Amino acid sequence: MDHAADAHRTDLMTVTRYVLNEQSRHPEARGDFTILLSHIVLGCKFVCTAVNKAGLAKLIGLAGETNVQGEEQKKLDVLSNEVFVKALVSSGRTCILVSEEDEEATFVDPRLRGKYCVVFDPLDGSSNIDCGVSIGTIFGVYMVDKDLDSISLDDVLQPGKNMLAAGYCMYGSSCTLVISTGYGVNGFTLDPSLGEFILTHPDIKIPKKGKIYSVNEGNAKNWDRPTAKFVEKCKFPTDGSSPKSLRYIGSMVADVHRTLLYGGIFLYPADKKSPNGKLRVLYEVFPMSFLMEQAGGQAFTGKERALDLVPTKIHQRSPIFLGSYDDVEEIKALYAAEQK
Ligand code: FDP
Repeated sequence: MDHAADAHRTDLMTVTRYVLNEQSRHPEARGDFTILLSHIVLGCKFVCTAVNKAGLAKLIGLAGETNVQGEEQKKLDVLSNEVFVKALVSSGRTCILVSEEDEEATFVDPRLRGKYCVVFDPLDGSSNIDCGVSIGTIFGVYMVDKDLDSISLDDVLQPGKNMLAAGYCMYGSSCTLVISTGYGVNGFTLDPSLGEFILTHPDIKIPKKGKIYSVNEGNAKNWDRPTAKFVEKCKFPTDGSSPKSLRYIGSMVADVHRTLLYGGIFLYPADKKSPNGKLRVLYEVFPMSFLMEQAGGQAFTGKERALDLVPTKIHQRSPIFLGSYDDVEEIKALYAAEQK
């Protein structure tokens, strides 16, 4: 009998246990982050269940349909937002929330305030819902270190390098939660029979160089020169290496998840029509860049290290190139050459 394997199967590292272990790095910690995370995890489990049922929408009336009782059902992205906002507020550990779904930031009632600001996209890649393709929730966490009565929007308009933690949950063939609290990246898979996220991908490290590029090539006619040159080199390498494969799901969480595990580069560049690209700084670019750096990769905006960017608006966009260290190094060199 393989006792080592048996021990592995019976000694389950849940995400809560993992974060509690991490807490020991901070002797002054009182478990506030663990409580916050357990509320985020609850939101992820709820959305996972709702997403799994979405295919039955026509039958039982979900996501914008009318159900058999004749009740109008909420669209999944609206529902997911409500679930996360309520879970985060009720944690008693948050003071400012920025959601992709809400035009304005939410300032939590002073009686329920805690020291964390959470920026999130409750259901990213929502144009993929109706065809059952993987979608996800993305989140980033900042901490305020001041009197909670004097908080302002500036407390979330901070560079990504000030984030305390970031992560995403992917609702795909399995439900996978990938998080970093600044000490590497770990992936947990939801065991539906236990209702717990179990550590399945410890200490994720992105390969130094990858064989895949991921971009919406339909925008190619509007790209700037460095992006066009980079993609040309992916297809027609001049150094004797093999061409890279193109993979593009069009759902950021899924494309970034594959990039993290297999290596390569994900890009949503600026183009003539969208000079700031498409993806949002606070709850798409920053959390994913934080994870990439923690996994040994890089993230670049075309001008600077993505995590150095200082946002001035909560829904600001930025071009982004992220992934394997060497691949991002190449695009950085092309932008540097363009400057000369
Ligand atoms: P979606 O529009 O489906 O919500 O920012 C949202 C996002 O998806 C990302 O998840 C995805 O990477 C990107 O947009 C896809 O954009 P394109 O359709 O322009 O390629």
